[in-house]
Amino acid sequence: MQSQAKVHRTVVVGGGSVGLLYAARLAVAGQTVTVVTRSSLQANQLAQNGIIYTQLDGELRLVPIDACPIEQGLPEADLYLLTVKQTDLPAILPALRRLNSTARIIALQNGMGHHELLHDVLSEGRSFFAINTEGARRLSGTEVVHTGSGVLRVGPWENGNSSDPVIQSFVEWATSVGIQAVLEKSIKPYAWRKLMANSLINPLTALFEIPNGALLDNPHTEKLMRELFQEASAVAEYAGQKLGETDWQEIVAICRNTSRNLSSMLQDVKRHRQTEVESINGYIVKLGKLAGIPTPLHETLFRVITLKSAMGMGKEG
Ligand code: KPL
Repeated sequence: MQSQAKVHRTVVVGGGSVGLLYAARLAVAGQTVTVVTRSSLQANQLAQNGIIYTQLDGELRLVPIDACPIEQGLPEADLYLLTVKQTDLPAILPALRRLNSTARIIALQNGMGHHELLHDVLSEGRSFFAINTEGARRLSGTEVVHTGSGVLRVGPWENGNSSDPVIQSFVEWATSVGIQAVLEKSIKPYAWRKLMANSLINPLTALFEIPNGALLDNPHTEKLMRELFQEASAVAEYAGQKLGETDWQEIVAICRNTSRNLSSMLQDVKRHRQTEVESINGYIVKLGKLAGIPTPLHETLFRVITLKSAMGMGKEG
């Protein structure tokens, strides 16, 4: 059944690779989009120059876009796509609290913790979640390249209301303009699988400073990944997610399909920025402790990456 509501105006919060990719794709398809950034400099550059967007087919497009810095608050909209990192989410919670009660939020963070934060500040049925597997690379504050096709899975965290009219019409509209979007009854299982992939690939690539595919070139790193998978699977099972050989194979496939990519954690380490290790490996360790499940490898990686990132932070990127 087609829903009646239309998404009139979308705000993309965050000017990273995923934020710029979706802002450009939505604007190209005719949506009214505003990008909200952390820095005024990036907002000014976007408002003046638009987004320089390289499509998957290699075509370069100049996409005019509205932009403003977060210090001005969030502009009014029907739908907000939150693409900021987990670590930047707490800073925007006060602005989310002030949003109109009809507005809907779709959160696209890596790792875990965001669903609890959002459920704390937004009333029931207003926050939705997404797992994105589209590849994007940000070349600068105004330039993004669509590097690989994927899917945007959208839905409530756990078997909630997946027939919300704003969310439903966004997914229908996105699909109609060629964005592979799927409405799911529950995002939690997808978030767990993404967490597993990120908890293996990200810290190891950040530690050894290698691209994703190099993890499979060496039998020792592959063995370490297996052991990390086993540790995290026991914690996932405690959280109600039974993972098996197919899920392991999917992680191997992600490594292969993104073999030349630098993981987001490695990019953060190289740019001397705070990583998301706390909401990825840190989350597995925390939940493991609660459940009485030992996670020594995840704990070691969590500590080593936290240290490595702290030693680099503040240096010139
Ligand atoms: O999501 C990713 C990330 O880098 O954060 C993976 C899947 C590891 C791709 O690089």
